[in-house]
Parts: sequence; C-alpha cells; structure tokens
Amino acid sequence: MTAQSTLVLIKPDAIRRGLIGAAIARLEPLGLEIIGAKVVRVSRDLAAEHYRQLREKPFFEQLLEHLQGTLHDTPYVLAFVLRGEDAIARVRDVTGATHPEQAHPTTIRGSFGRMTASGVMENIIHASADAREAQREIALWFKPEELLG
Ligand code: IDP
Ligand code: MG
Repeated sequence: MTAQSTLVLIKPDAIRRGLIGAAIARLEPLGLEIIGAKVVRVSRDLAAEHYRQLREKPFFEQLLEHLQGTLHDTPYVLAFVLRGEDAIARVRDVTGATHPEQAHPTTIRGSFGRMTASGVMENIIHASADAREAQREIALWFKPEELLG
C-alpha cells in the first residue's frame, strides 16, 4: 500500500472544550507525517462545500454553524493533512463512529464526543472517509504550496 494523505479538522467544540491536545494525543501514535497544519476561520461557503453531500439533511444548517464555530463561540478550526501508510482508514479508526454514543469508547469520538441537550452532535474531529473524499477535501482546505512535498 502506498502512502495516503487525509484531512483532519479539530472542530470548534473540541477547541472550546480544551480537547485539542487530547485529540492530537490519540492521533500522534499513528506515526503519520504532518504535511499541512493551519488555523482556519471557516466561511459559510467553505463549510457548505466541505459538507456538500449532506445539504439535504435536516441538520445541515446547524452543521454549518457548528463548523463555523458560531455554536461554540470559537470562530475557527485547526486543519491538518496527515500522510502515511493506510492513513485514511487508520485515522478513521482512531476517530470512531459519527455518533459519539455509537463510537467505540476508546476512540476520540467515543471518549470525548457528546450529543448536547439541544441536539448538537459534538464529535470533536472530522477525518476524510475515503481516498476520493480525502483528495477533494485536501484541495478544498489547502493550497498546494501550503503542503510539504
Ligand atoms: P463523519 O463525520 O463520521 O464522516 P458524516 O455522516 O459524513 O459523518 O456527517 C458529517 C458530520 O455531520 C458529522 O461529523 C456530524 O458533525 C454531523 N452529523 C452527522 N449526522 C448527524 C445527525 O444525525 N445530527 C446532527 N449532526 C450530524
Ligand atoms: Mg463524512
């Protein structure tokens, strides 16, 4: 298997709750190379493009607000591109299932995610689901010159 690159976003809920280090501590042992890293103030257009496959969902508007940080008074995310053998699946495994209550307890989402009483899914991080999504998302969030070759 050749090296893959994958996009990871530390979402505003994690930043607000002081969980940046906790999330990175779960990813770091994977031994992947960090080839891109930055802080991003997320526009509505960027959020909508990132989650475009979910635009018909009833929670889409809330999802855009979540990624933009308006729900957590934290108007930015941390974006990373991680590269290494089988990086996409390995990062997804450590991330855990989408719904925090369905995520295995040892995963990032299982350990730190929650559904709030008002129905916001605080699931801490985003990770690309497959090679096609990773390619699209990396191009959306990073310019080529922002990535190590
Ligand atoms: P993923 O993040 O595990 O790939 P997706 O199905 O691609 O899951 O959904 C993207 C994001 O949309 C989730 O990470 C979560 O923030 C949000 N989301 C997904 N399902 C729900 C839901 O049922 N209610 C509220 N938010 C949801
Ligand atoms: Mg997804």
